[in-house]
Amino acid sequence: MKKLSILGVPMDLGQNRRGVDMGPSAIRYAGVLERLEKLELVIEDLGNVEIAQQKGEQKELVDNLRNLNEVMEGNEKLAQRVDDIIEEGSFPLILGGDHSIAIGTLAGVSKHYKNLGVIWYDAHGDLNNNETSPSGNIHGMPLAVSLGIGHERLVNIHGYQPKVKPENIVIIGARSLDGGERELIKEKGIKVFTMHEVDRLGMSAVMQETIEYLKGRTDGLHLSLDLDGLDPDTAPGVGTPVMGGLSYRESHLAMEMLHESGLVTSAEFVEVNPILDEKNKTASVAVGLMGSLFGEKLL
Ligand code: Z70
Ligand code: MN
Ligand code: MN
Ligand code: MN
Repeated sequence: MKKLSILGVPMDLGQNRRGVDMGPSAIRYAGVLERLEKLELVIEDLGNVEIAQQKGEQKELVDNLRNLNEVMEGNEKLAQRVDDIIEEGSFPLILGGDHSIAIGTLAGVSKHYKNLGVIWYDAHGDLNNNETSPSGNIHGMPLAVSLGIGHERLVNIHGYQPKVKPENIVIIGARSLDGGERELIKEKGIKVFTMHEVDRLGMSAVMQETIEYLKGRTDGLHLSLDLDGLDPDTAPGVGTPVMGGLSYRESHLAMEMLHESGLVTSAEFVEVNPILDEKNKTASVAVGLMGSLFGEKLL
């Protein structure tokens, strides 16, 4: 039976809204263990990685990076934990926390693969660096960092770089990209299904193409799912809601097709912020999507 290790990362230092550090608690409260225990899995909950607590007012940005030292420290710990989980033959399921934690997750995962594939399910590209970022928020940078682009301390996390090659990435659901991110996508030829393509082709074709594209070229596949990829009506508890997002049904279909593909080897669900949520709706949606990703069937 497949072994699954759940690890929470109460990180809120990669952006400037409080509350997203309670994401792992909200997801556990929404019943992630109970939901996944019904499937054919051996599950362990490893608790949370220890993350520095935000204190008082915001600190000054250094090199246009917010909380660089604390984000680094948390992600170094996370990378080692994820590395160990895979070493033990288990599937890492990481609960965020803001999206800056993808830096640590990918650092721990990618060591184990020659050509790790990444599906970035998100309203945003998260392809900024400290020179292009409009905010200095590291949660807008993790995909670039994983490509080896950005501050040298961030890109060298867990002692190597890059973690991912541009041709092994597929972004799904993008509808809010900054200028520097657009340029990088074009320069590197990164495959992106924006909302335009999702609307034109339908999610079924998007996922079929995504799976077909990644199947041949990758030897492992990480799903990085930012809840703000979904429409704010479905997932209101996120720090940066963007109208016109992926629906509940499209997202379940995407997870079901990923399960069917048998390709996914690690996953993270990030940006759940219970303070901004409506009765833990976003955490519940996240748990439902995990159900579909790990093989829940309608019939
Ligand atoms: C913007 C920035 C972002 C998530 C917002 C926003 C980035 N591109 N990422 N919410 N998850 O500040 O870099
Ligand atoms: Mn905190
Ligand atoms: Mn994101
Ligand atoms: Mn996002």
